[in-house]
Amino acid sequence: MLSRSFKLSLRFILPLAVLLGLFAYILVPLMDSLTLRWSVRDLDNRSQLLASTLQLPLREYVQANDRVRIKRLFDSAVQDERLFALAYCDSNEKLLYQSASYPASLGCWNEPADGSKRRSLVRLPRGPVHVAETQIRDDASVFGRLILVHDMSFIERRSAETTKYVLGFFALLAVAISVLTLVVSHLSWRGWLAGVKDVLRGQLGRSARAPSAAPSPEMEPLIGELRGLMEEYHEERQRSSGESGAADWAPEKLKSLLQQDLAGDEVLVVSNREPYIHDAAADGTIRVRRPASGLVTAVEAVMRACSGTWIAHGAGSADKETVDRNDHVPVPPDNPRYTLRRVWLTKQEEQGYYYGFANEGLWPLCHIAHVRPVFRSADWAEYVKVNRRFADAVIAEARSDNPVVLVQDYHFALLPRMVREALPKATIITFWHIPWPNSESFGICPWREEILDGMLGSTILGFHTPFHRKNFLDTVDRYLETRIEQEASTISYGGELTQVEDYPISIAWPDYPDLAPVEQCHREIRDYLGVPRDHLLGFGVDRLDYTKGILERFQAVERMLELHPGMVGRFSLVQIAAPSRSDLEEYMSFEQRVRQLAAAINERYAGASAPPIILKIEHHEQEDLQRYFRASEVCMVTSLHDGMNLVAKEYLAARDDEGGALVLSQFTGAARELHEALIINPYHIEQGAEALYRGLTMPVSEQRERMRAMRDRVRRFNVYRWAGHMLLDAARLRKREKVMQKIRAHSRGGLRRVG
Ligand code: GDG
Repeated sequence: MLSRSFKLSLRFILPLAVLLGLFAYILVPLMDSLTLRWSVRDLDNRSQLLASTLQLPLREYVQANDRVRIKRLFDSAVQDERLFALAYCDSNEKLLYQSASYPASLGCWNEPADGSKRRSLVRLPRGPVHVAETQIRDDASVFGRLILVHDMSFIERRSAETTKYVLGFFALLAVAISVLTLVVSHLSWRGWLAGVKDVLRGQLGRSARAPSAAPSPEMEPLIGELRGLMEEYHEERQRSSGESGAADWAPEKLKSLLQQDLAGDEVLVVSNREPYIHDAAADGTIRVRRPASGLVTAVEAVMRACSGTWIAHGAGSADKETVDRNDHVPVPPDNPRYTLRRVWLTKQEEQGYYYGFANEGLWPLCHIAHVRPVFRSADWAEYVKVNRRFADAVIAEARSDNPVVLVQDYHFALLPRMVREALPKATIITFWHIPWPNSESFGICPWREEILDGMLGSTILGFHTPFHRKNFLDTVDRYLETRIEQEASTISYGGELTQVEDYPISIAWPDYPDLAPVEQCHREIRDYLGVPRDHLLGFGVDRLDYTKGILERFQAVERMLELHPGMVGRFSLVQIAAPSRSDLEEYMSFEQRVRQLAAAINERYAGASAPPIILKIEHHEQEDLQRYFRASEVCMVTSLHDGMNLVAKEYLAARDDEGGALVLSQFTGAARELHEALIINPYHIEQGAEALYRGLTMPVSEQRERMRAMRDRVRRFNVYRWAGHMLLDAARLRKREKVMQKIRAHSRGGLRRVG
């Protein structure tokens, strides 16, 4: 990078050096003539002074024609270091007396014969001299002239020295300016480069290492252009890989892709969480529930489009009652499109595999949320066992030897290898829904090699962001003997190839024909909450999880009220927190802290007409969430670390009126795509507070502009595109594998013929 910035700096330094050289070239002769003029003036004065000192004795000796004394007088005068020679001419221009050193060629220093003026500077063979004269006279008449000759060689020495200093000064100036330029340009080059890299990675406002909260103002025009270029490039890439355009991703397209490119292969999904949970209600009836899970939200839309079988843990209290003898149940219950195959786990298995290893170990390991991971051998044993149970279910459900298996998340890191061993031709696509940490952090896991080995049983491994993908490649590089092609993003391990890619997940763009208009939701929600119709609302909805930044969100609300007291009693944040993993100690204590903080803030503003925080720790129906989304001025997503975060995208999708504002944590994968959100660092409470205030007071035109851009992006980059890209890549790899097989068979045949 230094050499690059050095090269750039040269473009400035070279002309600068030429310019300074030119200055020096002009300045040196100027200085020379100036110092010469000064010196001549000095010597004129000096000659005057000397002459007046010598005048009296000389006149006396001349009148007495005392040659000896004159010689002595002259000899003692030329002892002076600068006075070189003296001579005396009488009024008849006859050179009568002279010091030994007097140059004969000077004679009586008469005017030249050609009528030109005498010069006081005379160049003699021994060097330049300065000549001056004074008349020697008594009161009545002039009877001669004293000629004084000064040595001028010291002027040449002085001029040479001056030239040296001037040149030295300019050289120093050039060096100082160059060094300064180099340092400044290197620093700004680094700043620019970091900014541009952010844009290229789509990391603006988000980088798990060194978050850059906002681009510097001078970067903004460049960033706009870069984003445009990047999007054009991606569209181009999609077109060249056979896609007809990002805007077209719809369920039908995904289905036809499966039929054409994957030859109608069946799709098997494996996840821990099931998309439909059957619970027995207190009155004995059976109710179907949709779990609060980003994974389910996304994959369910894909399964509706593709059909196939979804294998998941049967966790509902009435799940067993609703399956057939193969543990199958057609879903969605009101309009079945695919089969749900339930796997039953014992309490001990669930405790060790799900609560223990997955959620006390891997979840905190992969999220930077300052909760220590806990690893127990007993949990690991259950994790291995349950992965085996699910792998067996996949193998049993497969109707061919090459099914497409979509493995979901960190609960099944070992399953890809287990399925690969039984079905070597299967296309196994594993998607990791949470962040992947850096290699050092991952190294904490006592079974890190086993986890990586298990995952590398996959044909394709997907992460939300390039950053997580890169972390994974680095981790494999550090802990396993593999060959990694960084350019192609592939890992070659044990003779098998795994493609590692980033596929940012999304939602299905909703079609809500029966949703109430925004104004109606606005009114009804306020009436329901018992707040005035013009009350301002913020909204947050999450699983009750310590990674979601719920405490920081509350603190931002409190700070906003401190900074803008006019908002007290005019604003409330509605926070829905769906209970999650509540059997774990960490989650229990987190719930308590959330309740306590909400109560403390409400207590502080007890006199206000409405509480600042309206906390609802309970699971809500999808329709309720939609109504809240549509009724709120601001949606707050303040995760401390989040693979993607679908709530942000759901809020945008729900606002078909193009109103509202999104406050979004820079530590979510979503921040890489939703640049028009109010991006914040959730740890910086003031920043969160100001963004909330800005969202609440944002002019309608600005809301519309931002919303339009973000909604357009989510509509085009929807969940079908997410799945489609993975399936396209899988199809490409399958084709490549088939071609490779043919080549191998052909070369074997050739060898036999040769043999
Ligand atoms: C993981 C990653 C990644 C929430 N409360 C209720 C409810 N929800 C729904 C939301 C949303 C989903 O749950 C939450 O999705 P997120 O993406 O925000 O987060 P995680 O569950 O942690 O998901 C995440 C995701 O996987 C997908 O890859 O984005 O980064 O952590 O859809 O609306 N739904 C209902 N009632 C609730 O009370 N019905």
